[in-house]
Amino acid sequence: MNNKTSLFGIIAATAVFLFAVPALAADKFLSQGDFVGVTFWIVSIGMWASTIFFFYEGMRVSAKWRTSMVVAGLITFIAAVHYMYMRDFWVATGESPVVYRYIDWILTVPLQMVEFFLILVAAGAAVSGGAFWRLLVGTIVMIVGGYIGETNSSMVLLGFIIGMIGWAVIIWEIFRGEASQAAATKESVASAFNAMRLIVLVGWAIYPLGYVFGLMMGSVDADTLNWVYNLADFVNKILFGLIIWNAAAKDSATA
Ligand SMILES: *C/C=C(C)/C=C/C=C(C)/C=C/C1=C(C)CCCC1(C)C
Repeated sequence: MNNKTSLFGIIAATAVFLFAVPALAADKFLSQGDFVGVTFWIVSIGMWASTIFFFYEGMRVSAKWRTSMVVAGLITFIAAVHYMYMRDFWVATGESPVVYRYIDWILTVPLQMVEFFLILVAAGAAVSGGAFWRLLVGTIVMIVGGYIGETNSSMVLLGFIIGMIGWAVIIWEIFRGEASQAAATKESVASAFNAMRLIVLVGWAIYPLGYVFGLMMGSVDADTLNWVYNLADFVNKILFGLIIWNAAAKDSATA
């Protein structure tokens, strides 16, 4: 067995183990009528499958793209673990798994920002550490703001404002700032960069909308909020990784 096959085996076995153990230990099982629970389940298995795919494909692309692929796999891996807990929490309580979601976000969303930086580096674009820090700090401010509002009923508006400022910093950086200018100079990443920043603008808008309608206006129930968030995560994490994979695979084939 060579290194690649054994690594692949380890990843697959870990995934199966992590997936099976909580399910076997569960004292409440998914019921047929639980539509939201089914979406939790589908997204959790989707995250596992994409993790294996990204890690495996990461071994095939050229060396400079490997870090981007590994990070794409780590994002879906972290989400996969959280989704299993969120799924069980939902099945057992029928309530929003807020803490798990935010822990997932505080880990995965900064990693997604790192991806913007990594693909620019892989493409050989000139981009400074400043862009990296602006993206990273923007995401942390965004998620921490949201968590403060989500967990303190007197700070719902304040948390929203802080969160929106963080998101605005990210959007500025990838549409107008240094990162966007660097991307424009490299043909091999320009289209991936473009698609990824559309995800950040459009796909991500679902979360603040959920916050406004669910938390501030109370016009969306936990059911709707959770299946919409689940769908959003599916697109924003898996599609996001697939865009990176597509750029990496294309560039590796022509290199
Ligand atoms: C994989 C998970 C992702 C991409 C999560 C993204 C989350 C956001 C873009 C959250 C944004 C928020 C605001 C812009 C303001 C209010 C609070 C948040 C945290 C819901």
